[in-house]
Amino acid sequence: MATNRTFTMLKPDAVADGNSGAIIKLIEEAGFKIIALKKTLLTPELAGKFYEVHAERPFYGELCQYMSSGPIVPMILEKENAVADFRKLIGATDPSKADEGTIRKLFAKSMSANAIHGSDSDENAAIEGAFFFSTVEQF
Ligand code: 3AN
Repeated sequence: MATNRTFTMLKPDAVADGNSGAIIKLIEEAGFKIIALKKTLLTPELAGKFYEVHAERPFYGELCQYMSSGPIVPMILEKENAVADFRKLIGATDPSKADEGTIRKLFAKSMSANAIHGSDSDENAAIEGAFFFSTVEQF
């Protein structure tokens, strides 16, 4: 069942470059309401746990190292059709293939340093949101 919620995370490159505010502005202007938000740091072990589904992929080690290289900003967002609409707003994983006007087209540098994460299903949005936020933080 659609929850109208998705999970996102500003990645270390976006936070380090001072793009958090600009990206959050685009997210809010696109009609997403911020349900939960914080700035935090993943250890390599926690990054490995978050990206466990990619454990067999060749880029897994690089991804976990990258995602623990600096502060990140995880968020839970709400909007009708949140998961699909948010994937459209962020654009393709590979920034060179991302559509004009998408967050990755504007801010991503590479496949790893691609500015932002967006859940790919309602089920994963719930799992990923719960990874970072307790129930009381989701209001
Ligand atoms: P998305 O985040 O667009 O759903 P996925 O689920 O295919 O992309 O990949 C998860 C994360 O792994 C991506 N956000 C990206 O940072 C990283 N990634 C994917 N493919 C590569 C790759 N070929 N090299 C390095 N990192 C990658």
